[in-house]
Amino acid sequence: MKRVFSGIQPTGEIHIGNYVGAIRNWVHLMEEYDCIFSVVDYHAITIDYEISVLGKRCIETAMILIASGLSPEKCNIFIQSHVPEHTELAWIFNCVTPVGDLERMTQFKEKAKQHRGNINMGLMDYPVLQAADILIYKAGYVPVGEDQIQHIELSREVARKFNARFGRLFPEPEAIMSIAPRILGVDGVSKMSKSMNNYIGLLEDKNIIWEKLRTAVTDVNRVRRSDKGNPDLCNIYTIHRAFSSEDVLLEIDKGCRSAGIGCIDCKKKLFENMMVELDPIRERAIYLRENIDYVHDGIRKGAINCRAIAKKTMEEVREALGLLP
Ligand code: AQP
Repeated sequence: MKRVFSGIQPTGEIHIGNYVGAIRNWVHLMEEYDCIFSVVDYHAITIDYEISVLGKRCIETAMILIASGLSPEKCNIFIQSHVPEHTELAWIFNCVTPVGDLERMTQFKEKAKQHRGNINMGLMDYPVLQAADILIYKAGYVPVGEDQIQHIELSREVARKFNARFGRLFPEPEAIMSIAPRILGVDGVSKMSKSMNNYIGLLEDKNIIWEKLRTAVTDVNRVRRSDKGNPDLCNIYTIHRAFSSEDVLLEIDKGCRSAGIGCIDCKKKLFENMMVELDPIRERAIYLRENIDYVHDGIRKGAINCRAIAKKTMEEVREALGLLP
């Protein structure tokens, strides 16, 4: 069975970008592949964070993955730092990765601007640790949002460089993207992001979600209700694509282009359709918060299984490198 790996950072509230860009795909893939999903806390510490909150966020993130439909019985879910072999392999990958490749990474450049006071080595090395996360399990597929494509390309490059120098040990992993691989924030400008105040949280209060949608930026050229709009330039329509049926999409496309429907009606329809999908997730989250031992047991089992695979890969890696057993 082919193996899938992906990760999510415990850096804040999980939002609908994370959900439609990645998590929803993970739930589908779980049925067909040997899937491993990680809450990547070692990635999260590359930016400033609250020490007393990190652990709680890891559990909350794992809980949301399970509430979204991942089952600890059908796949492995674990906390990255519980499998320390990831960082061991990252060190070895550091030794085959040109610094120039890392300096060119878009995410590094953006994060360096965002966190000027803390441009640490880990921030630049993030994609190397990500390559180790994936390759320690020899995963062939990595379901991610569009923002991660450049990093997956680097993982392929790292695998190629390692294999060329030490013998073929790793596959070149392929990215898998969802139907909505890039959701913009409610500002309609930048990527919906946990660390920017532009997100719609998966578990946010319904009234807050509606308020965020109601005021969200649409096609900026459509100023008045009577103006014709262009769904291709509207982030609300992109989110519709993730939550609405083909019929609704057609109706909205036509209505928007002819000014037959206004932005508020379009948003109301989206809110309705989003809630059809999100309500059961929110209910499961309430249940899981009251039964949090299930989450703890799930990530404990996940770490045990993943550590066994990771240890075996590291034995092969050490031998390939000529390190003393
Ligand atoms: N806006 C988005 N649209 C589609 N997919 C997205 N992803 C993130 N934002 C969007 C995908 O979600 C997965 C997990 O993301 P992450 O937490 O590991 O990475 P991130 O890109 O750092 O997420 P944020 O929300 O932007 O967090 P901060 O603010 O901490 O930097 C990934 O597959 C990602 O592609």
